[in-house]
Amino acid sequence: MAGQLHRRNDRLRGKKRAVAQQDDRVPPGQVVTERFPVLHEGDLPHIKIAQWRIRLFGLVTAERVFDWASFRALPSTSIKADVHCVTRWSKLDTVWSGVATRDLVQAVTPSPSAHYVLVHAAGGYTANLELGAFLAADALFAWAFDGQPLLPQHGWPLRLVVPGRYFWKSVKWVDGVEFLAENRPGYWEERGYHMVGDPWLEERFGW
Ligand SMILES: Nc1nc2c(c(=O)[nH]1)N[C@H]1C(S)=C(S)[C@@H](COP(=O)(O)O)O[C@H]1N2
Ligand SMILES: [Mo]
Repeated sequence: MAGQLHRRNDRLRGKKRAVAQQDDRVPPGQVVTERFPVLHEGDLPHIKIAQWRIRLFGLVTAERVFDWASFRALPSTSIKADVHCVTRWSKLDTVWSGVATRDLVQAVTPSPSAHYVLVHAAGGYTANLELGAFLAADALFAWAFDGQPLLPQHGWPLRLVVPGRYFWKSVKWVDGVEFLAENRPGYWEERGYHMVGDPWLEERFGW
């Protein structure tokens, strides 16, 4: 009897612990999903890997353009992180492989007056980030999700992943990074979404 009660209490404690841990990881107003929703404006861009380029430009010492081979030659890394979409789904423990934004930025050296980036995608989508958020330790340009090449609808061949910001800032089909002195709104920011977009502060709308 006592043993059973103990076991039951242990189980309850374990459950509470699991719930508390999840609360710590899920920002306010978000709901965890196991699925991987696909969300974007417009049609899937048609990208040919031979023509693919990413251009780093704006306030940099030397502009750089990488083709696929030269991009893949950069040092690579993997991260495990949670992503949070402003439409209220969160996905935990997503695993991405690619090039850390910190490693890519070595190639251009932003000028001291660069404090923001505008990230560009094929098809014209853009999103802005403060340079500090763009260069967070867990931010990367990913070519793989869960060990598999990205699917076209998730941004193949390359997407940005910035776990510290709502997922609309994680630009799919990325083809450019523009370094800026002044903050410039991207596609959703021009339509009322937040210039920063920290999910823990629920910065969904507004500047
Ligand atoms: N190029 C581009 N990137 C984009 C978007 C988009 O419309 N175009 N949508 C953003 C939004 S709102 C979200 S939630 C995520 C969704 O990524 P997923 O489709 O891989 O889940 O992509 C982001 N990146
Ligand atoms: Mo989103």
